[in-house]
Amino acid sequence: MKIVKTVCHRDCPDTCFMDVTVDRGKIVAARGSTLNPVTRGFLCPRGNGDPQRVYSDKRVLYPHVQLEAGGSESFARVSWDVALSRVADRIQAITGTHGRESLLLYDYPGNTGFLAWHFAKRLWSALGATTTDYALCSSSGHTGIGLHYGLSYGLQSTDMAASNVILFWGNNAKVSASHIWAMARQARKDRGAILVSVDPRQSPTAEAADIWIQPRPGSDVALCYGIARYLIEKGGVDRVFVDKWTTGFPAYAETAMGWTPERVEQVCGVLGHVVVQIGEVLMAHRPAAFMIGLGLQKSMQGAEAARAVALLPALLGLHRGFQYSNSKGHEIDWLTLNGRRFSRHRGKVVSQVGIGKRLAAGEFKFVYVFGSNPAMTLPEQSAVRRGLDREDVFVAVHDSHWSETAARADVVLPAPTFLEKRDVAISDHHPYSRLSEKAIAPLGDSWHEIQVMQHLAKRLGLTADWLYEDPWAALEKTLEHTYRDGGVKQILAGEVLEVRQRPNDAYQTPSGKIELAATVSHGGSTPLPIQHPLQRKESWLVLLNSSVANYTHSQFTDVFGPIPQVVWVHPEDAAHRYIEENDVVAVFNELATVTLRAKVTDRVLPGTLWAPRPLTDLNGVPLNALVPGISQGIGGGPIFNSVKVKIKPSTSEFPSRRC
Ligand SMILES: Nc1nc2c(c(=O)[nH]1)N[C@H]1C(S)=C(S)[C@@H](COP(=O)(O)OP(=O)(O)OC[C@H]3O[C@@H](n4cnc5c(=O)[nH]c(N)nc54)[C@H](O)[C@@H]3O)O[C@H]1N2
Ligand SMILES: Nc1nc2c(c(=O)[nH]1)N[C@H]1C(S)=C(S)[C@@H](COP(=O)(O)OP(=O)(O)OC[C@H]3O[C@@H](n4cnc5c(=O)[nH]c(N)nc54)[C@H](O)[C@@H]3O)O[C@H]1N2
Ligand code: SF4
Ligand SMILES: [Mo]
Repeated sequence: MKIVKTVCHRDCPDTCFMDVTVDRGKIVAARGSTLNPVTRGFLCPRGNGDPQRVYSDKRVLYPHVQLEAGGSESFARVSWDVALSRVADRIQAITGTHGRESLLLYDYPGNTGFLAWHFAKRLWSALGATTTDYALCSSSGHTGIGLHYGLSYGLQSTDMAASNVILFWGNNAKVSASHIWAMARQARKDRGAILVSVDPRQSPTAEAADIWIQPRPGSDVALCYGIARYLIEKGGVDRVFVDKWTTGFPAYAETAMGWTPERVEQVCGVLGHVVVQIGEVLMAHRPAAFMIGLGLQKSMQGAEAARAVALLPALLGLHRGFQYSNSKGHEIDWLTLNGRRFSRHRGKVVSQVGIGKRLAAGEFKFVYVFGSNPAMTLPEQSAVRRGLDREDVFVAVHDSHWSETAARADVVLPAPTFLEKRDVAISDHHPYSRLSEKAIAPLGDSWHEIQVMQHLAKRLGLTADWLYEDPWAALEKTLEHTYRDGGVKQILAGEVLEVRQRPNDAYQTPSGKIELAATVSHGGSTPLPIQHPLQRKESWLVLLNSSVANYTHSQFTDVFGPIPQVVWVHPEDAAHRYIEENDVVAVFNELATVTLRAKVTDRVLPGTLWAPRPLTDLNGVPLNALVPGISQGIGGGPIFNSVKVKIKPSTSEFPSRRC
């Protein structure tokens, strides 16, 4: 029996230190390590469930090829030699006939490791394949906040824990970042910190907060201006700070003053006295920490909302008194790591959010997927799946598990999980970093991403040295300025290092200050955040959707069963439509119909629904079939939380209470 010290590599801001117990070559348990002062000795259900996921019957253990074209899901096991020659032959043939732009690399953070994810992209950089803009998750918030701050990094979690008011704004931290939530709770216990949630639905975080504010979806800009107006009127603005560190206050204040309590209430549904309450709390209990959720920015107005919230701490005299994701505060030489610095080819970049239509139109003849399950997680699923199923499109998937995308592939390549390889990953919100040690040997005949890419490179006759460079030597260069107290050598020696973050009082804007009225623009943005009209239409509802504790996106259904097939409906909306608790209902729009069980609850507002993401419904239809592939102007992000739908009792054959 031995304990292996590693780090969780899931797409999760916490990046926990994990200790894995290995008995005779088999993982028997995973526990949180106490060596990380932020992730402090506990794991979430997914971390605890990892041993089960490693040995699940959904593992891809050997290379497979699809026997019939067109997504028929009948596979035969083959050798690596056969699988790789198929892939390499297709790359060569398609590049010859259609050009390198018709090769698409579709990757995402199934494994957040520097080596398993980023270094493994070198092959595709060399080939000049098309990639996406990686805007599906956080890009709109980064861009929106960046308009005013330069880069979007902010508070470390340790700073947050020293705050006296902590606002979770469109952020369900209790579920999505459980270690941040644990620190906030500790601050409440130790010092009486007040926890606030701003969320149109009563999320687990809203339920556990001291104050819950419930704006209508997409109305956060109005709420921010309402709070700003209160602070301006009541002398809550730190004028010394604003004069020294910001520009644009007069224009900002003029707009904010237009947001009277009546106007805020009309747009947000938040009553005037609630705005007063929050204004009073912010003035009386300084400093505040604004925790800006990624959920907030995944809507039609998402980037506007994120930028509006990020400006509030500046009024209170705080340098970057918010936390969104601190990834832009790190110094990492990405271009070296992923090889783009060395390649002669630039590679076309296409919108990730809008890629469904391009796939369906057959724009790419070869698609290589790793670390992602686009046949579940992308919007516009019917187009995505149609595209992947096209006979003239060759799809290769490298995954540890039989994902819905793997089921549609021509060739499936087995990958070891993060517990079967050595790597380094760093957190979006805390500085602590250590080696992610390999706990066990790769299962079956699974190959590391780098091994696959180098074998393919060889078969394709590529000879550039940088494709075959020792990955750890490359990582050493890449992370040369990343750590405060060492580098890759110390990491390999087992030390815990701290990631350096740019200073919180440095602003990468044209003026070098926080620009309350931005002087740069992106995607048609105006200098000040704008509250666009909500365009509520009779009988249409807004479907919100976000993650639940047991799943990382589409992962862990093999451990915990299907993602709950439920939709929350307000009692008024349910009564109008003759829907009762647990009834089978159809949630539909012009794109699709999704069949779920109703949970009638006042945890959502009238006119709003909520469902766990990214579920598969009672008929096998993915939730994301309802989501249009529309991207936001600012940052190109998705609109998962602005989906317009209708709901009615289902006519399908599921037993419902009234049958
Ligand atoms: N368990 C678990 N944790 C995860 C993940 C996972 O899959 N599972 N994924 C990780 C990843 S990649 C991400 S991006 C993060 C996301 O995690 P968060 O940043 O917490 O974002 P979401 O969970 O998408 O949404 C948070 C809340 O925003 C609310 N919301 C929706 N629209 C609005 C709005 O217009 N205004 C306001 N104020 N609130 C709104 C939703 O109701 C929801 O409760 O979670 C990470 N953590
Ligand atoms: N409806 C709705 N959809 C959403 C969102 C939403 O809010 N609502 N949010 C979006 C967000 S924020 C995100 S980040 C995306 C996430 O989108 P995806 O990245 O597609 O999410 P996952 O389902 O976690 O897919 C990761 C895949 O990587 C595989 N994998 C895990 N480890 C490894 C490894 O070491 N090597 C290899 N090769 N593969 C591995 C897993 O088995 C899994 O199949 O989803 C988006 N989709
Ligand atoms: S998924 Fe996140 S919270 Fe859970 S163990 Fe991994 S890093 Fe920690
Ligand atoms: Mo994400």
